[in-house]
Amino acid sequence: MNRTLVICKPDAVERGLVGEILGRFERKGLRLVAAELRLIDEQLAGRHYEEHAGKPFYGELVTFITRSPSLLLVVEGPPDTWQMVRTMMGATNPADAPPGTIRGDLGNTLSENLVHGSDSAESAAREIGIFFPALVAGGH
Ligand code: 3AN
Repeated sequence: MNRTLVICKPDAVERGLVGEILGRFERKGLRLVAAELRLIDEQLAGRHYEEHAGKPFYGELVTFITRSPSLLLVVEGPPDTWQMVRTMMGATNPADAPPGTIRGDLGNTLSENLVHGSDSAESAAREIGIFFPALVAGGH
């Protein structure tokens, strides 16, 4: 799997940072396969975050991700592009993300950490299927 799903979350759109974030992936040489500004509804959020259902922060997570539109992206690059994107994002908690990463440079809050990136090849395939089913069914 050389494609991965990236979500520029509501805080990134609200703060006007999607150009900065997308630009980093473009400058890295990753190719944009799909992009859509979309309000993630509760049903989609539930599918996307099913692994977190029942955790103490789940309610806050869904409230946040459904608050305003997100920029949904599929990017493509070398094998294990999901890993390259995760490295560029930095740790989940921006306090632990080093300078040079998206969260390290632009974020300061765990619950509003700007971006999501698939965390494995399997997650990338699953998540692209959730948000861009036509890509999976049609091949391109
Ligand atoms: P990542 O986004 O780095 O893959 P996950 O999948 O572990 O991190 O968590 C999904 C999202 O849930 C995170 N981006 C973060 O916004 C939120 N989150 C994770 N852990 C916590 C926590 N302990 N408290 C509040 N929010 C959290």
